Amino acid sequence: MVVNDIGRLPLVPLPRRAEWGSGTCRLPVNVAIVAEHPDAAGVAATFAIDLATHTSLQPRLTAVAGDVDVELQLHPHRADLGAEGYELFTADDGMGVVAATPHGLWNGTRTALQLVDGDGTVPTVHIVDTPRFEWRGAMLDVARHPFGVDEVCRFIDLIANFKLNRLHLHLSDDQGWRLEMPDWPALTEVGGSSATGGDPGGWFTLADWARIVTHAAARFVTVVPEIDMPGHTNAALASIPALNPGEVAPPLYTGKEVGFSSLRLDLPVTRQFVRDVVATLAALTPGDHLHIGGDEAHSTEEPDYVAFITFLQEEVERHGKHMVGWEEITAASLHRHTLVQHWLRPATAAKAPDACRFIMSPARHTYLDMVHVEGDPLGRRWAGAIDLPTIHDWDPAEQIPDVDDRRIAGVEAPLWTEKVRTFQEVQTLCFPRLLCLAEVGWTPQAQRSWAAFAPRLAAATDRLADHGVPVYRSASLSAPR
Ligand code: TNX
Repeated sequence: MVVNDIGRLPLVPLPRRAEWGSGTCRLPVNVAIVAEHPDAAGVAATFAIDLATHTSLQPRLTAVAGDVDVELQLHPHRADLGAEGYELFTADDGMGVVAATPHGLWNGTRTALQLVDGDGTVPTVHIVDTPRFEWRGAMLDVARHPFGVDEVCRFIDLIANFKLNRLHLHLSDDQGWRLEMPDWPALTEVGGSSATGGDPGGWFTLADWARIVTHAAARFVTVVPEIDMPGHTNAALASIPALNPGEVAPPLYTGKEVGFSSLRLDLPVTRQFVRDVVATLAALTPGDHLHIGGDEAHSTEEPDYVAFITFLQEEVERHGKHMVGWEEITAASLHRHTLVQHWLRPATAAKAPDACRFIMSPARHTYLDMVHVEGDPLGRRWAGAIDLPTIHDWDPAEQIPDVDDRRIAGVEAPLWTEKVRTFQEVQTLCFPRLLCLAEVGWTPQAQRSWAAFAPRLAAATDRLADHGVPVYRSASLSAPR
């Protein structure tokens, strides 16, 4: 097989190994998608819909191979492909994707979608691909400003196409509580009733939540819910007087400050409240992880903070889940399965026990609420301007001294929404920057360079724009190639 210039095709993220032939395969309009294994049926069905959306093809699903078609094969014995890897090949008579798991097949179909052009022509390729990190996430802050179920589902569709596999939802903060808690209805009825700047509130009912989790699962995205404690809790304190000293609730908060609120373990109701919240979250979450926040608890005394995190960790583990918290949680003694999310101070994150692993979200490289470039009207500035090369050109293994890939679960880019009011703005801040993050999380460091990435990113960004995504076009997108 001739090895051509891999960079010409709009693949994001770049596969680990790919050979390009000189030929092409033309899929027929009524291309058959063949999935013999019942566990591959869901991936096949979604792929058929996506192909119909992205091309002029009208695919049909079948369990029997025909002449020219796309075959999805589950081979559980292919341990070399791991939990998410796949092998993809195209030849004259069609395309095949092989994986050991449905998630691997899903990833293969995401690559296939990027290879097929509008009339169903695919280059001849042979790809063997596995990810660098298992955790490749985006975070959406729905607490400072709420977003609807349809918007969150659309967001999931967009990130999943680039093989991102975690959606971290920041569900509570000083300005709002956004998930129904059956034992404590005031949390949403009061705490969910407004947003930053006095904007309209909103929250997810249990039925809304089930829709989000199901939509995500069908795209191999695990939802990671975050209830931020013990700081960032004014919405809860305003909703439930008994969580405050003297049972006097503060007013709802609509400003942008952080660090002034705190739950208190010394009040009789607090432990029961935390137990109920963690139990509800655990019951609503198919994934292994619950995020408890833990950041910027500037109004919590250090011993109280440590006791709070310790109590939270016990509660999370008691429900068979593992805790995730922002790096400040290293003040407490952490369980080996607890994940530490690094965002600001490497020295704080580095206090984690050797057995713990990290999610890397360094603000200066991954914060999507920052401006793309100086002078932008949309975005904040405290962590600097984050242009496309800034979110692409960093190595997660060089963030915390002595922390290499073995201790890194993965990477995540957060979008905080104090100043983000519409889903249009969400997309403009996220795209195409999240494609850079997808490359950081998937592609081996040795294979990454801005020069090689830029043309693929430009092509992928054009495709997003063609599908109506309001992408941001920074000057670096059209930099010399
Ligand atoms: C810091 S990052 C925060 C958030 C803010 C964000 C604004 C982190 C753990 N805490 O509460 O929304 O900065 O950029």
